[in-house]
Amino acid sequence: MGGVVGRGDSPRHTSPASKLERKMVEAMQQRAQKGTSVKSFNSVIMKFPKIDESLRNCRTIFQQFDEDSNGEIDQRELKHCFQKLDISFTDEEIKDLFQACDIYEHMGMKFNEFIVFLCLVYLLNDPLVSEARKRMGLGSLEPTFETLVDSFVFLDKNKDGYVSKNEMIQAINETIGGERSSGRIGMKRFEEMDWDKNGTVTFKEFLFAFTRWVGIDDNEDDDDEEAV
Ligand SMILES: [Ca+2]
Ligand SMILES: [Ca+2]
Ligand SMILES: [Ca+2]
Repeated sequence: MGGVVGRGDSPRHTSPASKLERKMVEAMQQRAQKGTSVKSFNSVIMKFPKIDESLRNCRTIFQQFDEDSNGEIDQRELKHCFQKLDISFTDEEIKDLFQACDIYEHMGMKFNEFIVFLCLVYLLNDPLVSEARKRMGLGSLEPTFETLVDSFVFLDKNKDGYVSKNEMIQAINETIGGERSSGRIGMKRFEEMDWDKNGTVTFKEFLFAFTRWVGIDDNEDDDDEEAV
């Protein structure tokens, strides 16, 4: 990581990146090597309804895991679910899985974190998680994760695993030749995505943004109540 500084595009690492973030950044850098099938920002927008539908299906999976319907999946519930699916994870392995997703601190994952969790499970090439992936019935979600990863890689022009504001503007200008209203929309989208307002968007922030855009985010962070 690091070393490639392009026109002030690089993220500021003021705090050490979380384990999840590092994994995501690495995964995105690896994917960037393979290239992307996405040709324009518009084509990403065209896929929104499909992504929407598929993330709604995630909601169903989430509800199955969330046995006490408190809006969070804790380690115990995850373990039950794996048992039902006949996946024999040890407590230790489940704890690792939670930690890999940075979820252990507050002991429960909300729906948007669950999306990140599923996507991470999808991206990680670990035999343990790839087994879980199959059993969890994620097959139908894979095209959606592919689309999301491809879209992110398309936006990340310098392939450093982050999307900067400049990269976002560049992507939008390429598509619509700098039409002003669309540019503004792009900037607004960027600001919505940049959850921690540090000027760069990680894949995790990108995923969180999608859960909000499709209107299925129910977590109570409520600084983004404005209509989309
Ligand atoms: Ca629960
Ligand atoms: Ca970048
Ligand atoms: Ca950010």
